[in-house]
Amino acid sequence: PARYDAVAAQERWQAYWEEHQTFKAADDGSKERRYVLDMFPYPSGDLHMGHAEAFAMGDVIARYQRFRGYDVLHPIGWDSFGLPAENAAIQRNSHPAEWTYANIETQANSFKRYGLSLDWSRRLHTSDPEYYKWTQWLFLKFRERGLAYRKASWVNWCPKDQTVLANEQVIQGLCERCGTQVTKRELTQWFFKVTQYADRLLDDMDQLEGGWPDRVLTMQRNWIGRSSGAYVDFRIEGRDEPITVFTTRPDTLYGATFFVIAPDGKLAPEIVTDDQRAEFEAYLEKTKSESEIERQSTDREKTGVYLGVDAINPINGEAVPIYAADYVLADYGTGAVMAVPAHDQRDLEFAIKFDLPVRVVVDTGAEDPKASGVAAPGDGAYVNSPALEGISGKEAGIAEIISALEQKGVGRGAITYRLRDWLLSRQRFWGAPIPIIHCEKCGEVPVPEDQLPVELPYLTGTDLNPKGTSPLAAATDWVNVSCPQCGGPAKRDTDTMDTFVDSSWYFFRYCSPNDDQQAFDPEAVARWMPVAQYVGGVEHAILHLLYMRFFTKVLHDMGMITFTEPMIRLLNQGQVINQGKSMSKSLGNGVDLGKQIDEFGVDAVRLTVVFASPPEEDVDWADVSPGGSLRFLQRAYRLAADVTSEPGIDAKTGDQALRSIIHKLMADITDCIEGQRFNVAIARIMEMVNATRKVIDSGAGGADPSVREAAEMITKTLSLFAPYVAEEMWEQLGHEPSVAESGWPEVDPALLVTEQVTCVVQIKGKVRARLQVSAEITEDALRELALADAAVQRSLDGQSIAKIIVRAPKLVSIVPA
Ligand code: ANZ
Ligand code: ZN
Repeated sequence: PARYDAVAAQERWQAYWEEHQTFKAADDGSKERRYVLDMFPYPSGDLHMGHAEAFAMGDVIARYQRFRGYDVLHPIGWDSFGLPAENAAIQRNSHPAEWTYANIETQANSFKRYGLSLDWSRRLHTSDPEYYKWTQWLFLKFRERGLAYRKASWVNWCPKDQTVLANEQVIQGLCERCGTQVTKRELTQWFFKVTQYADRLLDDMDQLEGGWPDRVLTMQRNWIGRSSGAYVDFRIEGRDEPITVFTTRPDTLYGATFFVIAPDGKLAPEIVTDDQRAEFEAYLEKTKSESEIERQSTDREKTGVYLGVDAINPINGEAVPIYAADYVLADYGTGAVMAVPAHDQRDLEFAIKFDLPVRVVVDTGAEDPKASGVAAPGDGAYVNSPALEGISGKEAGIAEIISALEQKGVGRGAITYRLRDWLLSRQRFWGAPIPIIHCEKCGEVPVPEDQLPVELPYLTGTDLNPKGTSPLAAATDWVNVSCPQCGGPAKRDTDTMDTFVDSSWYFFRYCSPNDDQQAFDPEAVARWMPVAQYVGGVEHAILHLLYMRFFTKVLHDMGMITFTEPMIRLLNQGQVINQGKSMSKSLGNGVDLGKQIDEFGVDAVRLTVVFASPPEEDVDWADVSPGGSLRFLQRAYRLAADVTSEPGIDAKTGDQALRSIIHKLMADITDCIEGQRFNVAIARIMEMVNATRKVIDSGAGGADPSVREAAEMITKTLSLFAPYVAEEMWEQLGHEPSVAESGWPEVDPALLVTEQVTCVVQIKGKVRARLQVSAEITEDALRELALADAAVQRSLDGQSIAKIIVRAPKLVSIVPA
């Protein structure tokens, strides 16, 4: 056919790939293995433009690695537990599984139509009992290692979803899922002890340098928030135990002129005097309604309440007043700070507001903080600090004061973290039940392994309404069991696990997805992992991407794997936006993927999303042209159709000028793919098409052997981005399918050498200079070169130029005015 028929090609090749299992990982050791993974989707509705972009990028990499001779594992599955399914079930009075698995089917069909080179034989769904059995098993293993535990604590609570949220799921004080203002509640909850791995999560980032985007590493570093300093113990009037503060600047201890504790911590209500209690309690109420973000905001007016007691500075015995103020957080450090207003901005603002003394203890050369309103956090000579006399430099000062405190037994060096343990229990239905039984006699009893999975009971519609406790609690038949240890009456734990638990280990499961004896086969994992390339959105920078690293380290410590980082390289694709804004219903700027595909075909859409910008940058749909992409694909297709020579013909007998251009472009394309500059690679393929078309139209026609060579390179490289048209072209070129199995084109190094030619520069018709230039020099470059030549300048002798004719690469002719 003269034209490429997208719909026919899609149907034909989709069936072909499926029938021939073209993209199934062989896993037979015949080739070196490569694991290329896209973050698996939530089954909420059909695929959207965001999926279209991310999966197109992942597929470029998977197809390229296959071309390079690797046995590629490129699996797919669904992260299929979670709130959206449950909310849909409540609305429709149905079971969450109905909505979930229907959406999965829709997405699976769309993925197949989208032409992704996925290994469908390894498909998994985290909501299948065959999968969550092992999620539960892992939970029990973590618990055995002391890494899963229960404690009562103030937790983030979403009043709309009626469930707790991990810190990571609270975005600027709002619920990550529904945008409702998050409040606090005290509940007994399950936690994973991520904090035990804080140092390793930080230190192992060395392995990710260069392979992961810097911004993700920075975000994780900040989230973990390691900070070193000291604990210092302050005695409190009328109290036996001291209060410990955490400070990064123990060397400013002599400058502590007051003391601040979190209003919502345990301590404040214990030490406040009766006189001050009413005022304190009113302040506490106010504080409870504030988000952590608000409290930490720097441009906020400082507030607080005097608690009526003093603290004693251990270094000099000085008594300083104790305040409760909301800028001190209850769950960071110790929830108490020694306030050093001269050298800490928040403390200074508080001191000015409450008219407290400001004492400079480090001479930084800055203006007097009390007068300027600006604290001096810098370095300098210590003043008013007897124990630090003669010491210079912050590091030496800190070390000196720590040793003085340690000697007196009133302080010690310390490291703190911003990272909190991972709150994993959810009071919702559609998740993996926590496999614990609570017995009055025996306490927490793990469900015996041979009784896993603990399957969800069958609940639908209004049974699932959020009530503050898990809907599972109402399923009494399910809840009441006999204790596995003593046989007495006992109850199942009614919480389910955060879905981030499910997604923290799915990439291991893909290595042996049907194993019913273990979570994964360590040998299969050893064969495939770590993942060579992971692709997904940056919105997961501190959630999924941190949790899965934590899981990997624990599995390492359990002896199940030998590596400590699961993903060597990470690509964060940008977003697809429209008219400069994220697509949303309210803005009415949504672009429907299905409609785009119906109109332009899969290949044109895939080519468009990848061509629009570098992978990490956003694609604005208002600036792109899928119609233009389709026209290009038609051009490429016609080119393959115009080739008349037989396959296997020796290109060396053909047009060497074309070959030189094509091989150079080909070398560049390889570099671009390796460097993940996919958009540039596409531009180079377009240049290949243009150069080849010129030769065909110049009379040589499609018979020239170099034209075939070019068309084959175009077809192969294009197949990374537009797989359907490439299969059609491959067939037009007389080859057996599939182009995906044909191997990456080789570049002839001899053709990369640029030929040098002599360029003559004439002035008023007389030859004044001869230049050695590249045969491919552009007119602009040649003009510049000629005018800069010393001999040319001499003969021009300052005359201005009336006319200059440039015929690259051989002639420049100048006519002076
Ligand atoms: C005295 C001091 C003097 C401080 C000075 C800083 C500068 P990072 O670096 O983020 O770890 N702090 C300690 N616990 C706090 C809490 N629960 N809420 C709010 N602030 C708290 O911050 C550590 C510093 O933040 C600590 O060092 C403490 O103030 C304050 F010139 O102590 B500093
Ligand atoms: Zn018992």
